[in-house]
Amino acid sequence: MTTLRAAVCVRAGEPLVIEELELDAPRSGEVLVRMAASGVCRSDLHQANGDWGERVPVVLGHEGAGYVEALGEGVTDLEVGVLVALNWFFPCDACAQCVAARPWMCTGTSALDDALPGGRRPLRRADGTEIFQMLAIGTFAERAVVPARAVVSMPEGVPPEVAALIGCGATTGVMSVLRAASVPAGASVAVIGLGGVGMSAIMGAVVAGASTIVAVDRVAEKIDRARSFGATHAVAAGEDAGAVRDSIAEATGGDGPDFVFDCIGFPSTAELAIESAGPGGTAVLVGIPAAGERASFDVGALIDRSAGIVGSNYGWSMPDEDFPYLAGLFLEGRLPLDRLIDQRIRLYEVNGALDALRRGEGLRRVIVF
Ligand code: PAD
Ligand code: ZN
Repeated sequence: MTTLRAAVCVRAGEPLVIEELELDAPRSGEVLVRMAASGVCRSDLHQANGDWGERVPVVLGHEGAGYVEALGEGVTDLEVGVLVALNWFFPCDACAQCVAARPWMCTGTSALDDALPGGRRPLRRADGTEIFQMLAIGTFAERAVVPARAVVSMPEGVPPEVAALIGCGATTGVMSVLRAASVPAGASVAVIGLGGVGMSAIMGAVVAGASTIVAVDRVAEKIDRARSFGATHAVAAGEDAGAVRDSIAEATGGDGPDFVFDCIGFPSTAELAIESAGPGGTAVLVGIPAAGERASFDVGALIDRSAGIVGSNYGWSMPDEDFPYLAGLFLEGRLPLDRLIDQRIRLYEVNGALDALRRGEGLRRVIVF
């Protein structure tokens, strides 16, 4: 057993509390990770707000990287001391989707229970209260015991902060373009919502060789930064959805883009994405609204345009392959993920980072341990 400090959501809607907790040694199929860095993603904010329900007490954080400190029984493909990025949707390897090599649709994982397989929770308070770990990894903690299938080794030379971003925002954004949408070279793309995920989608569109990349956000500073990542056109999102849609269409020569990515996830932005997609175009829904939210759209217009809608969990990524792939692109200078980082903070400053996301400020704040 080890003791550690972690940021715990005790009740949804309240600030996270830094608590001292006790952690089991890793058991069979588990790995002890000493956290090195954790990004603060809008999904953490959704959890802290209770947008997706309340399962507490829970250590939040799901965009992390750290060093392997101990291996449980039977874990033979890892070495102590290596830097790993954490996969927040560890696959069960047994369900039909896993067998078909579609781990982003795994139906057997316990990640969504915020627990390890079998509901196991290796983390507790001194009084014995068991603590959930967000998506089985809970990265707002100095250490975590996680499933071995949730860790992916990083190549030499990748900084822990960049590895952390590869754990969620970078992979979700880039692979939504490269896998979920399979954007071909020369296509036109629009990205709505330019946070850590949306800016990664812009970078992914550059990697894909998209000819036109339209950046859409409410905040002018985000649009300027999107240009520096390779966006070719900018549209300021305002109250008038029709005007925004027209501006997106104009930027792509009148008909609308081949691919539109909603990387914020309000019903209104999902509708904007669906109604902006051009003929034969695809709306890719990445941003996640509060549980149960619904969107509506003109069905006939969608049919007339033979357009489609795709949901993108984790960018349809295959973390075992895609984490090292993105790390390689970073090392080659083709994916400047370090430029997503606005600020390095300490664990006790995490509530300030959540507030900044509430206000729509900046891209990524990364906790360094
Ligand atoms: P973020 O808060 O860093 O960025 C959101 C951006 O959207 C900001 O730049 C805002 O200014 C902008 N924005 C807000 N309202 C509007 C609007 N009406 N029109 C246009 N732009 C707007 O968030 P993030 O990048 O960390 O996460 C974005 C979403 O993606 C969020 O819902 C998160 O939960 C979701 C997510 N999904 C997956 C997945 O697997 N699908 C993974 C990770 C995150
Ligand atoms: Zn995330």
